[in-house]
Amino acid sequence: MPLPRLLRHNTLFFPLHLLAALLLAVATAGAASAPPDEARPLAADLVRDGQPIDISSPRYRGLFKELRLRHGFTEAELLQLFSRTRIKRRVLELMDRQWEARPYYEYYPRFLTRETIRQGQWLAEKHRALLAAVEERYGVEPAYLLAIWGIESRYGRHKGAFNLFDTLNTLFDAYPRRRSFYRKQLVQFLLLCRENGVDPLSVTGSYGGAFGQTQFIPSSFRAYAVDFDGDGRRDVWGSVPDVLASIANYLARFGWTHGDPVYVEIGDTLGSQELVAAWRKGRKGFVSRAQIEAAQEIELPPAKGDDKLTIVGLERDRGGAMRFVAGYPNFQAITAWNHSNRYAMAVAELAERIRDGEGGLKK
Ligand SMILES: [Ca+2]
Repeated sequence: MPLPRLLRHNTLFFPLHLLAALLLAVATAGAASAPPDEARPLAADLVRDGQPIDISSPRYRGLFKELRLRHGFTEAELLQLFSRTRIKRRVLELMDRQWEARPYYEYYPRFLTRETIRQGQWLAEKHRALLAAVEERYGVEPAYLLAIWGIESRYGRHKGAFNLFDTLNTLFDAYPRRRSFYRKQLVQFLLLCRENGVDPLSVTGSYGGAFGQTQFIPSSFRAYAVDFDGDGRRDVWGSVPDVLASIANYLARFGWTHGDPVYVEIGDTLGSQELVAAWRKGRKGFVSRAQIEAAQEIELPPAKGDDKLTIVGLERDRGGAMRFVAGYPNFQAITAWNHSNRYAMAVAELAERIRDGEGGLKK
């Protein structure tokens, strides 16, 4: 029977599968609420869960070659590491539904809860001396370190349940949009595991490839994690001093200035085309403090670098009402950590609640 033979043929399996995904996508694209780019097949539709990676593919041969020649891994080590790696379909599904894509009124309540605020205030007291030492060394106010710690991992309680090696391979092998990024993360991850005596197959993390209490991705860990408790290891899994100092080091390296504003409210509408253009450009659209003052008819506090402020628009409600803030260089340092303005705003607002709440950190 010719048909079953054709179906089993490897070179035909993939196109048929792709066709099925396309047909499914076309069928669902007619829904009134679906934005146009949902017509493309999602990465998750093109794989089977648990499908092994193909280490004989050009993609993996190229990766192995780099790991051998530039980083000194042996072929035997690589085969041992990669031979049981599987594609995790769930990782791909979650990548296409990221929280940061939600409007702010849906996004922030997930992080600004009574519990995260209270827990942050309690930890501010508990780690008062440590936070003061970190602030002294890196020049970052404690409330912001606590807020990032709280949002990233609920202060260390949620470090991610996905096997990180499978996750990074899934994103490298089956998520074309970010392939080169995750190729780099995979290499960085193997290096950091070797440097820190960590078994690569034992680490868990998020579906985006972030791990530990800081939820660093591998390249950020290698560039910015620090050893603050002095044991010679950069331990973002178990050491609170290393966790808080690593967050502070990151913000300091991206231009945090102690005592400067993070953001300032500038109104519900924008008063000039320049501001609208800057808002549309996002985290790379800059205007000066004077431009904002003129357009909004308000006065803003000065700060180091206040000729490079961003315009952040936050969705207030389903009806389309907006709230705009000026993002100072300290706000931009938080967006270096996570490029989403919504993320940075949630960090800033949680930090304020932790700092100003009753029994909390007073400044
Ligand atoms: Ca350490």
